[in-house]
Amino acid sequence: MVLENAKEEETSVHSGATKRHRKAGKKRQQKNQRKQKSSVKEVLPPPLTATSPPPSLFDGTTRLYVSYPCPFAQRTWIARNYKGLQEKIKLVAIDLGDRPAWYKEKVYPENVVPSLEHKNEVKGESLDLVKYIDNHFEGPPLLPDDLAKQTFAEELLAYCDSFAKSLNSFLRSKGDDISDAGMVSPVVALDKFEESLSRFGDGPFLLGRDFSLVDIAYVPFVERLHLFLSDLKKYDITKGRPKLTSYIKELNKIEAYTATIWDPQESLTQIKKKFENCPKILGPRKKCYMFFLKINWGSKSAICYLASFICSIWMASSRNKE
Ligand SMILES: N[C@@H](CCC(=O)N[C@@H](CS)C(=O)NCC(=O)O)C(=O)O
Repeated sequence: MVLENAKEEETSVHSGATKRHRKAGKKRQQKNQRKQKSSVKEVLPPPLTATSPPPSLFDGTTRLYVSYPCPFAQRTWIARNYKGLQEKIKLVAIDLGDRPAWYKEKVYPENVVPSLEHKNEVKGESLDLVKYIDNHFEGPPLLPDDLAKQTFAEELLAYCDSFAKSLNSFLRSKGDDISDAGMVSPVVALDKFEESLSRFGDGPFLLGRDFSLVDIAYVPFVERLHLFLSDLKKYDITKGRPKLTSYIKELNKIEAYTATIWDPQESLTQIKKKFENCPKILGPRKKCYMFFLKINWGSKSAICYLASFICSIWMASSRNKE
């Protein structure tokens, strides 16, 4: 592809093509190079643990500190990839379960990911970082020029916290109906999302034709709602939501995003562990066990007494049959 472009450029120079032609060719070439750069699969660094030494901090290297399973960190990671900054912003993965002490002491006192080390400063908060990366680095802009789209972007960004919380509220809720899931029901959040996808008629994304920072804000949570609801509740979020269906299809064509998808099985294992005591995601056997653990000793011994009484009757009746 790059070769083809070089040839194209050479011919146009020889045929005395205008300056504008050459400029367009160069732009195309840069675009292709960016595409190529991002299509080479990045080898992800292993997560740093409590025993790992820190990188040589504040040496001028720009570093993005993430945890691979974290949806907030995923936002910044997608932005970095989409802008083709794989070589400019170094990814540093942290194992949150076995966190190195130097991360809090020397990098980011809030002790959460993501954070960005840039020009001898460390900044945090995923949405601020996505905007920061967009404003301070090269690469395709993450917001369109259109004012109406920018206004809608602000509206959507203001709602994305509630959208993200719908995931937690579902996992923590007791009822069986996911439309009745605590603070923000995922059904309501997803219906609102489907409606938002219809705002502009020019494309599959939230702001129309182009993938933007608003998509980046939502995508990690759409991905998790899709996975968790389907596995834990057998609820397909795409059913009856045609816009969301094609949205997910289009997203899966964006390598800057697909490269950040964490192993679904790992994600499920982690979430089940995190919400282990929530009735919604426990199997019937585990539910009984949790119930037994919670009740007082009097009730426990009454249940044991009853169980042994039933056992002895059952054994006696099977002995009689013999
Ligand atoms: N509001 C923050 C939230 C970041 C956050 O909660 N990150 C989690 C990982 S997904 C974290 O680092 N938690 C620290 C901990 O578990 O102690 C953002 O948007 O960046």
